[in-house]
Amino acid sequence: MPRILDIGSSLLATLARVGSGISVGTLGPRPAKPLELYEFEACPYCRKVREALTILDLDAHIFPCPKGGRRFRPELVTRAGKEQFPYLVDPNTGKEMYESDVIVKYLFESYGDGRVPALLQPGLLTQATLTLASGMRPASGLRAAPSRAPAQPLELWSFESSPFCRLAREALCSFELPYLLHNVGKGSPRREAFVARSGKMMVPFLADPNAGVEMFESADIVRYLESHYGTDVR
Ligand SMILES: N[C@@H](CCC(=O)N[C@@H](CS)C(=O)NCC(=O)O)C(=O)O
Repeated sequence: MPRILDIGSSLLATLARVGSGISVGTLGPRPAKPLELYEFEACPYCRKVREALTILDLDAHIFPCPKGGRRFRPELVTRAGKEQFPYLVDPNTGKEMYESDVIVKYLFESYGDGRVPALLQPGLLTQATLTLASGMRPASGLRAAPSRAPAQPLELWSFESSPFCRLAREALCSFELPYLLHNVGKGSPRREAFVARSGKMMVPFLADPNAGVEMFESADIVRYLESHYGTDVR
């Protein structure tokens, strides 16, 4: 797809969700360890949870489970019994759960002020806008593509509703590349530390500890992931 269409459709997805997942909300206790999430980028229910992670300024180990995926889908079935996404694991409390509404409520009760924002509440408005957002790029971040598995997870600095971050996450998802997601939405108290590390406030920012590579720019990140991991070798 031409880049202008990539960015345009990714932006439309953000607009469909009226900007939910851009900014940080009221924060509660901070978890000692990152959360863990089995999900795939094109799934509207997974997006709901990823928006909550941005609003609550939470990091998460992401285990991408695109359709046809052979890395983390079987792992989830062994762990929890079925292929249904999203699935959240909180190593801080030992709690694990399916169902996006249950997950979102749990996250706001554990790491926010207990109040779920209107655009994440169960109901027609949330569901319709999430479906619309996913419909903007229905085939991206949906199916697994052949890839080489990294020895260590990658790291991505992002926030959910950035149209550019979405492009990077779609590639990570399609290639089933596990990564530590650092959410740095607008108003995040961790932006300062991110700038100190990366040099400027711009996302997406990818770090690949396997190759000692770090980069900004969604197009460069997608190209890097394709050339470095997009192969038939599993
Ligand atoms: N009520 C569930 C619905 C989750 C759901 O239907 N997820 C779809 C993906 S969008 C799924 O897991 N499909 C099975 C698959 O992808 O194999 C929730 O809100 O979490």
